[in-house]
Amino acid sequence: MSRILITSALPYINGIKHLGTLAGSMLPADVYARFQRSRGRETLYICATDEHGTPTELAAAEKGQDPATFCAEQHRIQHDLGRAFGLSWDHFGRSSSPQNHRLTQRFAQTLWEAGFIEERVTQQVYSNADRRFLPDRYVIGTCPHCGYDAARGDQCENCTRVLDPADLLKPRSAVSGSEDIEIRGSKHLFLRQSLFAGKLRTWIEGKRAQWPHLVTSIALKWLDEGLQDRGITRDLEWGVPVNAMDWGPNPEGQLPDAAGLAGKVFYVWFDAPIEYIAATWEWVTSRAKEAGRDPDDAEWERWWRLPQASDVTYVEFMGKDNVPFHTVGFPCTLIGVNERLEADGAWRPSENAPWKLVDQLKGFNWLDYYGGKFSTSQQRGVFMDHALELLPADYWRWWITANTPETSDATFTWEQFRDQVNADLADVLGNFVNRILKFTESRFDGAVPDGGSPGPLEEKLEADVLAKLRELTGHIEDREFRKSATALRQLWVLGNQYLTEAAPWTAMKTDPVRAAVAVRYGLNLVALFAKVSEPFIPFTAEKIALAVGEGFPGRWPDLDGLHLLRTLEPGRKVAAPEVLFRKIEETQVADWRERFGGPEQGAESA
Ligand code: B3M
Ligand code: ZN
Repeated sequence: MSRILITSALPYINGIKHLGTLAGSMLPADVYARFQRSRGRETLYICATDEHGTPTELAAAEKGQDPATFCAEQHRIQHDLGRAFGLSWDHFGRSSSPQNHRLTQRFAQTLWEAGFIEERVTQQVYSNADRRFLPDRYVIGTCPHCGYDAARGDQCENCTRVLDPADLLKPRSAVSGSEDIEIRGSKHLFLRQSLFAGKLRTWIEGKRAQWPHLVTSIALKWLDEGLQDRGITRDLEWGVPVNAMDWGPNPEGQLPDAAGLAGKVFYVWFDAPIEYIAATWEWVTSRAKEAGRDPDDAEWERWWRLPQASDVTYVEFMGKDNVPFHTVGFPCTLIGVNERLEADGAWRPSENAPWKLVDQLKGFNWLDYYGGKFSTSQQRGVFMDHALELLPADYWRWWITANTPETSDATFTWEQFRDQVNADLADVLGNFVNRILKFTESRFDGAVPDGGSPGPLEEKLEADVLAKLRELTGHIEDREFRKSATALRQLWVLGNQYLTEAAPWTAMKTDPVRAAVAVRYGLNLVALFAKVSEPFIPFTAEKIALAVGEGFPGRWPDLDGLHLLRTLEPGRKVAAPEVLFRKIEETQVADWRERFGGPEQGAESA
């Protein structure tokens, strides 16, 4: 049985995330991780805050903090919010960790010595008004490809093409808006990505059948446009220092210009994906510390290096804007450290154990808010902290998963949120669990009833439930989250339909044995629902499991169908839980629309 390694795109440190970030990486990764664990697979779900770069420096300065203090505080906040949402990370690390410093520097050194890094003097945008270099997204201007007039220096949001600040037409500072900017020469390291185009194309073509079309099309479009070499260092203070002092010669015998590179840091997109590996190392370090022993590199390398990791299936989750960096940028790093480019131009495998590349890459479209963007500055949309002030995590988890932006963008509206939560969670699941348990309490002394034999209704139920369960399992295994939520809802509906048809409350008067059978099957459905709902709504699933005396979290049911609805032994004590879901009222919707913005503003900013 394979081990499952899961990473979700690393949330950037500069503020609390909105529902779109949850929808497009962290939550589906969590659903998948919980599912895989309950299937009994050894699973590791890794995430971290992405902490380097200009936005951090600016956000920290705005708060009057140094970047290190700012990041430590924001990391704690994001960690606590993620946990409150039930995100079951095995480790939530930090890209500023000593482990990531070590690995990033080591990877860069290896790439240099393997011949894949080149030094170049680049022309950098310097803002006289802000008295700093303005890398990447802090230079804005007109996209040379599509003409969008607010394109950022790292990527055009409109046509998704990756840019260099110097490509922009009519550039200006995003910090001050000043056009008093000039170009200054500065020495930098470039990863020679253009050399990898052929290898990457073969690799991505080979994934067509497994990766969503969205992902391969973005990746191939990038290659079709011609892969550019990429600057991997920046003129910033906050980041992983380049520190090229002790690097050896490249295959052509050249040493890096350590003095010229002094004081620079690696580009945030170079070190951030490496943090997936470094965070695994952090996880091993902290577990060793807790156990009072020394960390062992073999423990994290077994997830990331071949051959030990050959039984690992590595699955990445991310929004579509992150796809290029994961299908091209990070793979170049990993392929590069696995190889060596000889002076004669030949590639040879390196002597080191190779690093593992991604196996399954799930990319998402956007979740937006009333057809417009979530916006911190305009206070539009729901962010993770506010969401939990309004309602428990499971309401959000359910709606988001059921509306995962998979085949197209999706939009959040309070009206649709209310309708769906009220219908699925309150009317279907909550009502079912409550109905059967209350009845068991009042008519069967709160114990699983004995006696009677299943009839045609139960046989049909078992067959229907098994078919739906297989469907649900297949969809989660395929990382089809919308379809999974639909199948789960249909499973809950089967429970309600069964109870309505079997009607134990009526049977009780004429045929108590028949009523006992129906109640026993109903309670077994409750136990089953707790198990299969856990990946989606873990907090409620736990309450449901406890109500019927089950352990939590349970094992995903076997798909052979035997004993699917015969797991609770007669006589077992059960008890109705507190109300599982309260319906969302129209007055609440009106309040929230007012507070967070509604359709009118959505239309304006869309
Ligand atoms: N931090 C997501 C973003 O801010 C980015 C993901 C990094 S994954 C290595 O767009
Ligand atoms: Zn563009």
